Amino acid sequence: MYQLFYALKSASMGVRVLLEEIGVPYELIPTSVDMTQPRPPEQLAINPNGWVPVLLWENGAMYECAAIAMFLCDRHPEARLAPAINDPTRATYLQTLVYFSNSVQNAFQLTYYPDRFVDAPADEESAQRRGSRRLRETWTVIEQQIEGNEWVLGDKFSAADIYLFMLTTWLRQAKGHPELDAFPNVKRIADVVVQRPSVQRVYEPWIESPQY
Ligand SMILES: N[C@@H](CCC(=O)N[C@@H](CS)C(=O)NCC(=O)O)C(=O)O
Repeated sequence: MYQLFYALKSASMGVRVLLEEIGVPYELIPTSVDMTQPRPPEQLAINPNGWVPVLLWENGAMYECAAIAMFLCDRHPEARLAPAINDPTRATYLQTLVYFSNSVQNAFQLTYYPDRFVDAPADEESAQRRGSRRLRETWTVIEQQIEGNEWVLGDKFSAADIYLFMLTTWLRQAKGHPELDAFPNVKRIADVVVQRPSVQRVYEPWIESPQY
């Protein structure tokens, strides 16, 4: 039985989709991504940064979304969500998950949490503007990488497609982000991923109201 510290709109939703795809029992522990709200001490004990996702299992716990995705896919190979260790697409799978985490997500962070990147409140708008441009740059890298592919890794669906979909749900025009339409290859995959029963279940609030 897994436990997942969970908040809507957050990266914990992507991990929940993976758990649904794998088909294992799990329990959601509600928490918040609101900077004005306290985090449960049990969450902070595992992740002092205070962010989600945080995953617990019988004898362990971890944070960092990309690492959790790799961990779960390796632990449940029968779900076929990741290429095996010697598969030719394994390197691209690892590269893409880490790039999503450290480059695309980081660009989102500049726009959502600009105070973490600048000294003075007066500089926050500039950080947000740069974050939006960085989003365009990093999504363009992914757009070009997946050109001609059915899925992120070519002809095989994987956790990277779920991760890609999750990241697209964070794009907000009101924040100056680029539109998903600017990246047709990304959009094509996201439009198919959203049809999966696992995604329909987890993302119901977003599907009903994309600016939720
Ligand atoms: N590098 C972390 C970042 C996670 C992250 O930014 N989570 C956001 C929601 S998507 C969060 O919990 N924000 C609240 C906070 O940072 O306090 C990961 O990929 O797991």
